[in-house]
Amino acid sequence: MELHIVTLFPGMFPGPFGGSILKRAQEKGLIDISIHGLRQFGLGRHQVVDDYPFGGGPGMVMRPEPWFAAVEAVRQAVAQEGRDPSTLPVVLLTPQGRLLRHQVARELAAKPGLILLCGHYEGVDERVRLHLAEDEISIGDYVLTGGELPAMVLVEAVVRLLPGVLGAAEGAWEDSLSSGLLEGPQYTRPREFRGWDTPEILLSGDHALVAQWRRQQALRRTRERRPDLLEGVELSRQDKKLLETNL
Ligand code: 9D3
Repeated sequence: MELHIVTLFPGMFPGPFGGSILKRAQEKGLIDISIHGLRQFGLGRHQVVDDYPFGGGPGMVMRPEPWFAAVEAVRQAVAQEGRDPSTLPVVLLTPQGRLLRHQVARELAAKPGLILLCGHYEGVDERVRLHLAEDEISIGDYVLTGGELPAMVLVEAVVRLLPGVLGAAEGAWEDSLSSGLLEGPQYTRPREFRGWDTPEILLSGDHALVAQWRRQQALRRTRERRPDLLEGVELSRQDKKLLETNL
């Protein structure tokens, strides 16, 4: 998968992309990340990227030309290397976007690549949304200063879904975690710590019972903390019974 990131702050990326999972994915050739500084596409000798808002008001707005020029340069380079740039959706990271959820990450992971545009606190000229971006994504309802950290979050969420990125063991976990439920409690040694014991069932060696207990804990925790998630989950008759009974 090829990932292109257009940003005013290219210096933010090497750190997070130079560690752990993303580093390994790049080394294995599973992803190719390029960072494109927006400033180089700025206007005139001062490489201007923003301007006063029409209609007045405080602050500045990011002009459209640098964004279009940056995306066109990326597309040209992609075409030059014999790939089809129209297969790479342009995604704007913005607080007005649709919320990034596991399902959205899956959707994006199915693409051959992405061109991510990092919005900024100043706001971006509407023509960028209307005529350049095909998709707009937010990572949640809190105010950040720009789309850079959201782009990193999106990349991590997407890349770990690509075949070969996670080891087999981690991949198997993925199936159980993307059940749409919160995870239940986990314990490891010591069996008793400062007087706090491990639930007896986990030590019983009865694998079927352990599986039932875990499912019950996940269901209850989800109902307690994230009832909104239960809406999206099909509960079996067994699940409904588990929510009622005590194991
Ligand atoms: C109040 C009008 N705008 C500020 C002049 C709103 C605004 C625009 C852009 C507030 C913050 C930002 C910068 N944030 C992002 O670009 C962003 C973001 C976020 O702030 N939260 C969650 N997800 C995202 S994705 C991009």
